[in-house]
Amino acid sequence: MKEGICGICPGQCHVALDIEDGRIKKIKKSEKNFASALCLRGFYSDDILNSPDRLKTPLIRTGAKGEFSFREATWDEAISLIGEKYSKIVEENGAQALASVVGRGGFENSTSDFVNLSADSGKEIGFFAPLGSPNNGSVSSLCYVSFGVFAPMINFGMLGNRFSPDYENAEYIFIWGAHPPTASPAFEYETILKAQKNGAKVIVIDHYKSRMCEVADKYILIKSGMDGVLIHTIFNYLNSQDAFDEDFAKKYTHGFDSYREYIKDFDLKSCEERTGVKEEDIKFIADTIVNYKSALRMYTGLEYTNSGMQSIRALYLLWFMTKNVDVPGGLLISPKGKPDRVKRFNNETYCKRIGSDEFPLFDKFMKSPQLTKLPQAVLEEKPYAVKGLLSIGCAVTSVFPQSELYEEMLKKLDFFVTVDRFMSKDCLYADVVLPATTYYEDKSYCVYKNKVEVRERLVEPIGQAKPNIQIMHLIADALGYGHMYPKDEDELLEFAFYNEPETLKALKEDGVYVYKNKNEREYEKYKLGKLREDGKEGFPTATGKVEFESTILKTYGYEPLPKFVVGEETLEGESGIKDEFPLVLNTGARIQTTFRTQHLNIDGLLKHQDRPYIYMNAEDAKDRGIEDGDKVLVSTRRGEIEVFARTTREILKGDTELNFGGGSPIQGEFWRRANTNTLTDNSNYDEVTGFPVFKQLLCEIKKI
Ligand SMILES: Nc1nc2c(c(=O)[nH]1)N[C@H]1C(S)=C(S)[C@@H](COP(=O)(O)OP(=O)(O)OC[C@H]3O[C@@H](n4cnc5c(=O)[nH]c(N)nc54)[C@H](O)[C@@H]3O)O[C@H]1N2
Ligand SMILES: Nc1nc2c(c(=O)[nH]1)N[C@H]1C(S)=C(S)[C@@H](COP(=O)(O)OP(=O)(O)OC[C@H]3O[C@@H](n4cnc5c(=O)[nH]c(N)nc54)[C@H](O)[C@@H]3O)O[C@H]1N2
Ligand code: SF4
Ligand SMILES: [Mo]
Repeated sequence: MKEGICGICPGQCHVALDIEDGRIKKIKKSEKNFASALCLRGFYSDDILNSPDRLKTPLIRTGAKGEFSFREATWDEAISLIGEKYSKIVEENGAQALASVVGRGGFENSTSDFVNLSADSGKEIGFFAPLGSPNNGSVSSLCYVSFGVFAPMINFGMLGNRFSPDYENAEYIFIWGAHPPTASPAFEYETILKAQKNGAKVIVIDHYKSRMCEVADKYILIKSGMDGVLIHTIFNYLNSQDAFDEDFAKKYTHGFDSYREYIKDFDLKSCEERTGVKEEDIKFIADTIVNYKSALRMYTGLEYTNSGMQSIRALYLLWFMTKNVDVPGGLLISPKGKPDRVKRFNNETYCKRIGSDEFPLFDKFMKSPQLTKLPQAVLEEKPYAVKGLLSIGCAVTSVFPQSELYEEMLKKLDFFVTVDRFMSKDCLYADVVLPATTYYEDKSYCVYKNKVEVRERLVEPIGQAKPNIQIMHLIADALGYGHMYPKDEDELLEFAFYNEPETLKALKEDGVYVYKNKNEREYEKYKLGKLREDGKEGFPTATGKVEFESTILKTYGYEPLPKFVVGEETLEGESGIKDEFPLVLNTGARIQTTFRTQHLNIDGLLKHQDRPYIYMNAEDAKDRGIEDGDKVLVSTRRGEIEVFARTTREILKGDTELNFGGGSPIQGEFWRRANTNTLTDNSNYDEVTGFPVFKQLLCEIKKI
């Protein structure tokens, strides 16, 4: 068997394979490499790579939008049509009328480097930026940045990618609203299991019994979206126990007293009622984090509520005040990251971004549009009209809230191009569809924590499929800026590592480069003046301290304290629909067989789970005459979908968990009918980040 890198997703796990005539005969975890993991989807690599549903040639629309009527075209023909149509839009409307969106299908290292999904590049970025359009966005409009950019920037003045749990040295590992078993890659999960073997205790705080809960030493179930209340209560409880170091608070935090004033009514009893977490468990979490070295892993489980960003802020602050930040076994802070790899051009744009009126802080932090406002721009021409869209590996009509709105939007566009591996639902509305490779079919590079590696092509491309990056080169070339993207695999490394001659040389000669670890790890760097540019003690925030009361939130007119926000459409809210929709709808916890909307057409994976489930409490099910496995209708005030019930005692009464990913026509029959985002609401979001509420809506479930 030969060593290689799995080509299905950006997890880039090392695997061992047997390949014959373009077929992967056998695949298993590599035993040689540190980065070895193999998830269920990777195991079905051959079925995905050689699926009959793969797009093989460029397609040009022949019929009406909404129909699958296309003809095959050559690359030349497709690209020149794209060049002509996008140029016409710019001529007639200005460059701001073009927008681009990158999804999870654009997260391969070189693609994301070239479109630069990261938030800290100073320049105007994104595919249409060279023409002058500021509207280049991504699924960052609804993934990661609430937890990874907003909360840590507001609290600490630093990006979240600098914070990482120190599993090896932790006495307790808290997994709070995250699910490492489905992280891609799953190396981290293995690290956690290893730490557990070595004596660390794993505590999970989740709203249902996930796979992570099954391996945990203890798991605590909470009502969806109520984490903020739990965190404030823990703070208040610890405060009443005089557990905080007052000198430390004075020296390193700003606004702690105002926050203490705010939380004084968060008592144990009302917390138990509101969150479903028992008093003894609230005290257990509080006592544990003050007394033991505690690592923290959180993520999307906390992002998608009206309170999402503020609750994440509060949790980071709790970790700081219990002295678990930048200490061994806690949440470590790494030194400032490396400079951008890919060369940036000085692109200029002259007009405000979509979503910047509604979400000015998103605009500031991300320098990209909050794309949940793209339908408004296309359909209502507010703040101006957008007429053309390029989608690179994004399933727009399935992954954004209130899918119908996005279908209307795609229908109305003058010109829409989507680049994908499969005929996604978006293709129904595309003028041109371009076929992309899996990473088995192209050569590029993979960046790991302290290492870069060349990723070799393992099979020839299927049909005429091309890697994203080459497709971007072709389109850019047709628009006059092809020189910004590498035209082929040979140019790719040169372009990407122009800034790092030593890395480039090593990659060309040995195929791998290991970054040298210059410094010994230092702890509590804020005490050493190692976090601020000016070398002073403290943090790179406006006050130089960790901000409970945020200067930047105040400047932008938001609530500066990390207060809990009661969403209108929640059990505590004012929507007035609780009688009709009495259950809390939570969508999208990761499952093994799909990656968001992907692979639900692959038979091997469908054998593991051929249908979408909604998990519900057994008593709620009984009240509705529903038994495990029954076909049910889930409805919200926006729409309804058919799924299957999983009744359990391992989710609190009144709560649900609905699988996400369905709705695309090539998928298995049960999945294709169930687009979860038919149920969600594009106008219900966290007001600071614009992140949609995916995890705390109201629904009803009926047996069909
Ligand atoms: N209700 C609800 N909605 C959600 C979520 C939720 O939990 N609940 N989760 C949100 C999150 S976290 C995210 S990140 C988004 C995900 O949103 P997307 O990134 O749009 O989701 P994917 O299903 O991964 O879609 C990626 C598309 O890219 C294609 N693709 C895969 N690999 C490649 C490639 O190499 N090149 C190209 N060109 N295409 C490729 C796939 O076939 C697929 O059509 O969804 C969000 N939406
Ligand atoms: N197999 C597979 N892997 C994936 C993906 C996939 O679709 N399939 N998606 C990828 C993407 S796009 C991303 S962004 C990452 C996300 O990575 P994670 O955020 O780690 O993944 P999730 O499974 O959504 O984990 C969130 C956990 O929070 C829990 N949770 C939900 N609501 C609440 C709540 O209100 N409070 C608390 N405390 N917990 C809650 C969920 O039940 C779930 O167990 O995963 C990536 N990996
Ligand atoms: S996480 Fe991604 S790269 Fe790793 S085995 Fe699974 S599909 Fe392949
Ligand atoms: Mo995501």
